[in-house]
Amino acid sequence: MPTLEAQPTPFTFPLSKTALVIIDMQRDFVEPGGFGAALGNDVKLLAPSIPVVEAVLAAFRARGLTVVHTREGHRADLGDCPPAKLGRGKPSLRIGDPGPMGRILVTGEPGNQIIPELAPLASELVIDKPGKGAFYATPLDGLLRARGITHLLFSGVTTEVCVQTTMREANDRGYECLLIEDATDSYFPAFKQATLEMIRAQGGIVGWTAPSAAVLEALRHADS
Ligand code: C5J
Repeated sequence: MPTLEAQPTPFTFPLSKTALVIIDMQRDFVEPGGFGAALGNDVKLLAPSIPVVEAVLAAFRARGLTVVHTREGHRADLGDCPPAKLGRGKPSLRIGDPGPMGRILVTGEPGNQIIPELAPLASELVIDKPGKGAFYATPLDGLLRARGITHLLFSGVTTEVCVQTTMREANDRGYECLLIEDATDSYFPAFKQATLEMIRAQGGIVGWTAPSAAVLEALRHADS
């Protein structure tokens, strides 16, 4: 079983029971004109993680391992978007409003699509989720358990919102969780740093963190 150098301790993961989870690498967060930009954020801050996720995704694909992509989005009638979420903040465009990439944060619109660099393969799981956490109101837990998945490596955006929420949900459901440090970004770099620290504090209260180099090295080792 591969083991990688991680914090707070080395992380061992059975390959066939491990999934890469890529959270919300969709145009609505990463590109100008989407939900993230409408909230006043600088989307360029999310760019560094894109090639890192690409590299880890390629390594998982090369070994035929389980990959899960998530997308945050709502039904066209917004029936799954609570008023509390719809009314929050003072965005220039609200959820459901028409924007340059179609309706903001609505499933199936151009802005809801995963960015081309990370486009899912037909064999990979794609989870559409109305909340920040990928386990809330989705079939994710059942799909992972049906595949015998026990270990999750997390990546995607944004670190302290959908990534952290999903990792905490997974932790409470008994999955062993690791966040790949450079495969995630936030509009607030200080929040990213704080998230990494709070995950691995107290002996790994939510899980582990490790750089992508350690993940890739452990996968290479597993081949030999
Ligand atoms: C946000 C996300 N930030 N994917 N969503 O609203 O983190």
